[in-house]
Amino acid sequence: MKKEIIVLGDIELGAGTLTDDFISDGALSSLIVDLSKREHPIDLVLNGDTLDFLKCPYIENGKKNFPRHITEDVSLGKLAGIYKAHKLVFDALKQFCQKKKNKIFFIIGNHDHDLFFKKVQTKIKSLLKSHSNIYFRLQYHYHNVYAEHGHQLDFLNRINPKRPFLTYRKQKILNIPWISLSVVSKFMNLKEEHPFLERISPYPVLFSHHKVVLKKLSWRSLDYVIKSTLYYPFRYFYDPTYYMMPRELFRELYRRIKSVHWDLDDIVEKFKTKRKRRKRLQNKVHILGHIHKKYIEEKDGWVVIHPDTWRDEYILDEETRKLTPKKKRYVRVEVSENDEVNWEVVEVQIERSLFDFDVVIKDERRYLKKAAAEEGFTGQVF
Ligand SMILES: [Mn+2]
Repeated sequence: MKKEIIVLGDIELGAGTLTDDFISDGALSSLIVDLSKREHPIDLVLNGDTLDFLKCPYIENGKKNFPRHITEDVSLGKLAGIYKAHKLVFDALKQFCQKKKNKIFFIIGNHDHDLFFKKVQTKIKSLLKSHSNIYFRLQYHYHNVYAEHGHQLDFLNRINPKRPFLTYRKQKILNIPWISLSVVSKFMNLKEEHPFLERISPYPVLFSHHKVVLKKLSWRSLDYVIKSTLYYPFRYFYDPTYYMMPRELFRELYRRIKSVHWDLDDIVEKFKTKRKRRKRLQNKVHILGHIHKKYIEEKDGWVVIHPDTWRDEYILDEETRKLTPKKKRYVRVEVSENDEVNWEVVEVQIERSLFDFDVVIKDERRYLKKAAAEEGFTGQVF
């Protein structure tokens, strides 16, 4: 074998707080340690949202907050918290990249735009004790294997890659999408109030059993959309993070709030039409993330794969009202000496029990702890 390519996405490592949904440190680090023992070269592609900077609080003078103005120092502070909570994963990555034949690609997603900051990149390289085989970029491409996070195909979450920063009060800050700004400034306390609920899908089933949260979410969104249109751009005239919302965005948000449509766009369809337009569907294997769903479509010699998230997530069964933990998967691609490509989706075995939805909603924190204990995660700080 010439090379092995391992792709997994939406890991979303946080700082062990109520807004950190990653607990599979044991399973992930043993996978990476196992990879680091192999003889052939390996490209480990972390396909976006690897680090959940977006939902990670920033601690300033002992006070926790979610700043809209994300400077390099804010991102570095968040990174320190993430490292502390998930040191096991960082240690495994460190072991993996000590061999120069191996490479780590941090594909940038909408939760980790902070990776655009040079100092954040340097810090990660020094935490992993390697400076030559760690890469930060929006896409991965090797022969006919292609990976990207997918938020660039999602109308609400896309960014302008040519303009990753803004200037505010003479400081360089991250130019994150409007929806991310609203998440950090309006919805993090709702997430803290209901830290387990956001791990449950499908949303229509969840909301049909939990109308209170739906009401809170809808009102808060509507209130924010209205203020963002009529008030904030004037109140904070000189603040570039409170720009006037483009009319199409307003229309889209209004439509989604009204129809309770909080799922992400179907990016596979967009991906296919975009690719066709550019006549570039000659890549054989395409891997996307962003949407936390398992999806495989194979046709005419090409395949599009969503391996799903590594966050702790559950499927709610409408009949039994049981919560089943989602399986963790990665894509494994073998590139042979004559550049032939073979792929498979590998499921990782983790022993978990089913939870009762009605019991979980009575004490969400308790079940966050129970889930973490089942996976042997000890980094929780609440
Ligand atoms: Mn994403």
